[in-house]
Amino acid sequence: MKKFFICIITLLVGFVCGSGFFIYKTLPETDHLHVGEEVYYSNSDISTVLSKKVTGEDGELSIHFLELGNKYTGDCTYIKYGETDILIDCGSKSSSIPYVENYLKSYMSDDTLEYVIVTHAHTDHFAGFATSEKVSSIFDLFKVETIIDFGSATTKDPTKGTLKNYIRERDEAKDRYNTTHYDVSVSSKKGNNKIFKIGDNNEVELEILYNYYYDHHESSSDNNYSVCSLIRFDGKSFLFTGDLEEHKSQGETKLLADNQSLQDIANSGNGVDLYKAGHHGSKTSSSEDFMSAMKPKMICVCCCAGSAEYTDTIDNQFPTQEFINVVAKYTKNIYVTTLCVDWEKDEFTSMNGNIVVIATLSVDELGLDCSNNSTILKDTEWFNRTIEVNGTKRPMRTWPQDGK
Ligand SMILES: [Ca+2]
Ligand SMILES: [Zn+2]
Repeated sequence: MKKFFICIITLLVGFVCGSGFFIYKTLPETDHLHVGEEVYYSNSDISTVLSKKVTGEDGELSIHFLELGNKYTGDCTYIKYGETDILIDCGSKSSSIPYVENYLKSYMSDDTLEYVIVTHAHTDHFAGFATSEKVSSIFDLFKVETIIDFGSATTKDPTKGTLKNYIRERDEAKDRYNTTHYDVSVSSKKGNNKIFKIGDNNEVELEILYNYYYDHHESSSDNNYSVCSLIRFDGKSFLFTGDLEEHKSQGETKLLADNQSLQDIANSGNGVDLYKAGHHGSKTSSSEDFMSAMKPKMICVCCCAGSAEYTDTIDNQFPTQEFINVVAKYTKNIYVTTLCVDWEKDEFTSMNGNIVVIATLSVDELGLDCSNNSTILKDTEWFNRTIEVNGTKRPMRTWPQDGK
């Protein structure tokens, strides 16, 4: 009788694992992925290899910067500690949702996102939430316990466009799951930052930083309303500033001045262990003063490198030369998710791919696992490629003399 049950259980486990593997293998390789009204032609070069090194056990914090299945700029950061799952943003388009869903489900065991942070009302950050009624948003696909989101937007009319979609999807989720909603424009108070504690012994801290632009200080750019956060674990720190800018707004200067935890990092001189490049490595963020205070030891850039999405000026395409000039003083450990092959032809491929940074309790070094390769930016073919600008041949990007 006992042998019979062992047999049945073995068969069941085999079937579940086998079908899970089948779904995982088939989903991202679909040629034409229909998502609502959008049709997306998937690029078979995009690697779908998932991290093998993440155990998801207690004592291990993993931070994942996701590829988004298209040539567009966008942020999506997934953070896992045990059964606690945090999602910061979900860009770049609603066509990215199946990629993000598939990736998250391969790591999550409970289909519950304990925390979702939506930094600001730009599609490259919130398209995955702000879907039309016909398309399942991230809020429809996962149970969400706490939503932390921007309270302010440049679009003053919340009855129109993507902001209307976002509010509808979010409010439906709140009703469905009885979700806690933390609107930074109402709840965030300078000098009294909310800290969410995670883990059996509160070993992970998710601090919602105070940003001057949260509570009714107007900006002409949604970027400056970005929800900014700092995660601390085992003496290490991880900084996420969305698309907050310094250019014109002094957003980074104000962020540093208004948050004791950032002041402490600056005063210690130790620097943050990981920094998600502000505004996709734009020249409008990651300012000299902010970086000299934060001294990042590793930087992940969420972008499609060298894409003409926003500008034809090569030096200003993400990650920009100005960004590299500043951050190179602090680290050479810079990683980028995706690479644009040909903007006009809709071609893109993985740069580092899905970037997974792993912090393990009592281990000083951070682990790194990328789905494509772990080549640092300055050693990539793209960075060193010879191009012609105004009749002069030069490399795509230059590593500054005073760089690491
Ligand atoms: Ca969970
Ligand atoms: Zn953005």
